[in-house]
Amino acid sequence: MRVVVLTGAGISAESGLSTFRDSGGLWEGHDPMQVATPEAYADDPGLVQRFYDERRAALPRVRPNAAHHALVRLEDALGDDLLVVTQNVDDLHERAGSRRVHHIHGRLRSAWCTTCDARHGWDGPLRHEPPCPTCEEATLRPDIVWFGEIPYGMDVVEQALWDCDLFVSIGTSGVVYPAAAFVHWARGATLELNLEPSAGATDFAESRHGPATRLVPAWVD
Ligand code: BJW
Repeated sequence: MRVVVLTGAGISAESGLSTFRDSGGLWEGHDPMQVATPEAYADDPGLVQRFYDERRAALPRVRPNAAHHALVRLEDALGDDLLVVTQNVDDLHERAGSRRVHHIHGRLRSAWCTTCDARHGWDGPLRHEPPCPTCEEATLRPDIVWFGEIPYGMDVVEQALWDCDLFVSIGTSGVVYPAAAFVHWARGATLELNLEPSAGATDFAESRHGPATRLVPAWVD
C-alpha cells in the first residue's frame, strides 16, 4: 500500500509552534503572511530575518508530539511506500525519526545562496547576512519558499501522488497552493485529519476532525 501524507502547521501546533491562520495574531505588528513574501524580504530583509530567526530559535524548545511519532511507526510498517510531504519548515518529523520527508516550503535550519545556489546548515540568527561559505558572496537568505516562488521537488510529489493508493492530509487549512490541490492529483483514496473542516474538506472521500495527537495515532494504530 503506497501512502502519501501531507502535513501542515496543525501537526506541530500541539508541540507549541504557532499555525499561520488560527492565531489571527500579529508578529511585531505584521501579519505573518505578509512577512512570508519575496517583496517583504526585498523591502526589509532584517524584519524577515527576525521572523525566521525567532522561529529557528524556538525549535530546540519544542519536541515532536504523538502525531509525529505515529507517522514514524507508519514508516516502520510501510518502509519506502510512505512519503511524508510537509509544508512545515520545522524539523519535528526528522527529530521524531521520519526518514522520507519532503519539505516543499523549505527548512528553517537551511540557508540558501541565491548567487551560487549552495545550501548550508544554519542554526544561528541570519541577521548579519553572513557570506556564503561556497562563493563568499553575502547573499544567503532563508531557505524558505515564499508566495510566488516554486515549491521544492514538485516532480517527486506529483509522481508519488499519481502512484499512491492513499493520500492523507493532516493539519492544513487547504488554502495555499499547490498543496491545496494535492487531493485532486492523488489517484488513490483520500482522507483528511484536521482540527476542523479545511477549505477543501469536501474534496476528500473521508474527513475526521479533532486534534492531530489524537487522530493520527488512532488512524495509524
Ligand atoms: C490542527 C491543530 C491540531 C490547528 N490538530 N489540526 C490564486 C489562486 C490559486 C493560487 C494562487 C492564487 N494567487 C496566488 C496563488 C499561489 C499561492 C497561493 O496558494 N496563494 C493562496 C494564498 C491563494 N501559492 C504560491 O505562491 C506557491 N507557489 C506556487 O504556487 O508556485 C507555482 C507553481 C506551483 C507548482 C508547480 C510549479 C509552479 C508558494 C506557496 C508558499 C507558501 N509559503 C508559506 C510561508 C513559508 C514557510 C514558513 O514561513 O513557514 O508556507 S505560507 C504558509 O502557508 C506556510 C505554510 O506552509 C502554508 C500552509 O499553511 P498551513 O500549514 O495550512 O497552516 P494554517 O495555519 O493555514 O492551517 C493550520 C490548520 O491546522 C488549520 O486548518 C487548523 O484548523 C489546523 N489545526 N491545530 C490538527 N492540534
